[in-house]
Amino acid sequence: MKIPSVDPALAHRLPPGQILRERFPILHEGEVPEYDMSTWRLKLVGLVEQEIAFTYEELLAMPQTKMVCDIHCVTRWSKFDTEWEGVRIKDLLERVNLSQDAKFVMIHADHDYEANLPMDQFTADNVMLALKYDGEPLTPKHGWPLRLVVPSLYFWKSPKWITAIEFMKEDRQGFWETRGFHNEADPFKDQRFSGEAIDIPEDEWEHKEFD
Ligand SMILES: Nc1nc2c(c(=O)[nH]1)N[C@H]1C(S)=C(S)[C@@H](COP(=O)(O)O)O[C@H]1N2
Ligand SMILES: [Mo]
Repeated sequence: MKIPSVDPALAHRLPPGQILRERFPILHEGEVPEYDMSTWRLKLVGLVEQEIAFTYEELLAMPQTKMVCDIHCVTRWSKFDTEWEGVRIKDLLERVNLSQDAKFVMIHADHDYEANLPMDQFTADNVMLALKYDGEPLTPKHGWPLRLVVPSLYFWKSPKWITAIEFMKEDRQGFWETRGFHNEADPFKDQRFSGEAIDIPEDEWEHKEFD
């Protein structure tokens, strides 16, 4: 089998065990959801002084940041130089008063998808609520109207179709974390699984397709 080669100048950007892809794979559990945007809201709940809900228009009216980053899926594909635009978590959090006790977040998404993150990773400079990909509003399959993008972790920590952010005192595990995926998910540390390796062949994933 021919091993795909990576430009040696870019090799340091490819985490161990990953394969570089040109096309953008589409991966998720369940069907692509549909929304009535007149009732759609992003809710901030849990350890906040006052729970709050944002409309899509309100998110669009916040400062918008562009970001180019590499993404890495635990099923071993990576894609370089993806372009996102949206609201940095740092800017979003200007709008709420968090309790000192908020140390972790759970990202809630459709359909019943969840991913957990420690607060310091969630508030890193390069973490954003993405509204656009490649200069266009997100496509439904890639998470329209809103997804989280956490470039420094495996991409399962970047939920599509997000509906709520819950601030928590204690860590709790999300959809994949309770199914044996690593809680921390750093691709450069090869943190794929928490226990025994349960590597999932790429072709066994539901909804495997490409843009
Ligand atoms: N709501 C939701 N978000 C999700 C998932 C999912 O199943 N449901 N899968 C995750 C995984 S494992 C990956 S690799 C990325 C894939 O994003 P893409 O389809 O835009 O490439 O979405 C993540 N976000
Ligand atoms: Mo993934």
